[in-house]
Amino acid sequence: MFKKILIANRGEIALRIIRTCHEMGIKTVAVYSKADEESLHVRFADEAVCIGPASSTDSYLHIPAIIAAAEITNVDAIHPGYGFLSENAKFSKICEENGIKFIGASPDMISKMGDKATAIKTMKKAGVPTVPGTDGIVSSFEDAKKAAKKIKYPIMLKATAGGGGKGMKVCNSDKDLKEAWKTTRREAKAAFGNDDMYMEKFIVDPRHIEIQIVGDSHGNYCHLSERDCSIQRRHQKLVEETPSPFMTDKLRKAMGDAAVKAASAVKYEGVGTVEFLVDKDRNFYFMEMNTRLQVEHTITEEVIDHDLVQEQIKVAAGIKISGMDYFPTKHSIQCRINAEDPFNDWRPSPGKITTYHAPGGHGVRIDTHVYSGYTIPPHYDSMIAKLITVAQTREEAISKMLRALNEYIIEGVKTTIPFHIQLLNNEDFRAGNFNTGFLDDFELKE
Ligand code: MV4
Repeated sequence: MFKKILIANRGEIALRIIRTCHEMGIKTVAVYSKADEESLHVRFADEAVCIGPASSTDSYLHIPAIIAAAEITNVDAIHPGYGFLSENAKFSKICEENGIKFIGASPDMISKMGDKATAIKTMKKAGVPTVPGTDGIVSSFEDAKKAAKKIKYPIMLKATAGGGGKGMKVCNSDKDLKEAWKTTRREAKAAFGNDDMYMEKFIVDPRHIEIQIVGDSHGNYCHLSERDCSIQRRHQKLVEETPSPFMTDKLRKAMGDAAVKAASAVKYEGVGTVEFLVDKDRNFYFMEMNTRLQVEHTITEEVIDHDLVQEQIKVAAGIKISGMDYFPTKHSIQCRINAEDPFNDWRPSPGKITTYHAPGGHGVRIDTHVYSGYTIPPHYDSMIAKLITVAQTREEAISKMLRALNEYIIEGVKTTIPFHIQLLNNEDFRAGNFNTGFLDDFELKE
């Protein structure tokens, strides 16, 4: 087992990883930017190294500084958390070349799954259901038009390097396609430096349901059921839950089998997530595969009673997975608490937290790095806490969440707490009647 791990991240996830390391008897090294000197991950790690100024590019994304910190402190592994360098093939490779175990996917896996058209081609070949569309990239507008005729409008033009909702466009006609072929490619080139495009049938009002998977270095694969992440705003998830209120035993079996098939087809090692679009008739289609620990891994942990970071570390150390067969009996929900003002176009609201009081009680979990007197720096993601509840039923998990949200006191900055309270009181949400378009016409009351 590893003796010392460097955590190449900040905020709640850095703290989350440090906690598991310490429970496993593993020493920890935090890295931090000038803006994070007061952060709890710095305080709770065994050692801490300042890696640069506030800007992410010069600190949490600065590979030479992180590798230097790893060398100085003599760690045997690096955990990248989510975001930042977690799906950076170059970083994974540099760790490998320096004899440091990267607790995440191999450089090849990251590249293969990061290129969406390649990932879909790979999955289709493996027998995982995919959206009807082009077999890989389309190289000219003429070919795109021909493909659209075959797929039939509406279609979606997507950048193979796409992510976060950038570089994709719905087209209803050849005219739309002609326009999108120019603008969407330009957008992709600017955002990703790559304007390769592929096309899919447009699925109307899908749900976003993902399956958590784990693979080990001995060829064993398992899935840990689903998470419904349909409650999103501009491709930012706000609420996640498991099980999905839309799930049936039959669909879970089919999607779980497909996710395990996906993982074994690429010999996936570590924890990962297979994302699917699910239409109103419960047809499901592979969308993409995330080769990292996700923000919402917590709700899976709550219902399966396993620590996914521990699983990740064990698998990276070559240990076999075992006894992870799982049938859902409990329900868990996560609300992302962001320092944003939902009443003012969700504007970021960094600054000093003057009063902080966290809810507690049975079935309530909070993953956060903030405290009373903490100043949220303006340089990073606005998520400051994850509030998670677990109970026997969905109704109880929602009631518990509402109770916890009402107990949560964060003063000095605006947060998404009032949004969550209104959402959880919404009739359609409570009935499980929602899809990825839900927040487009959700009206917040002042
Ligand atoms: C789609 C789709 C409908 N049809 N693909 C959005 C992010 C990117 N990963 C893929 N996305 C979508 N792809 C086809 N063929 C609808 C979306 C989509 C979406 C997907 C998941 C969660 C939220 C979403 C919000 C808008 C659109």
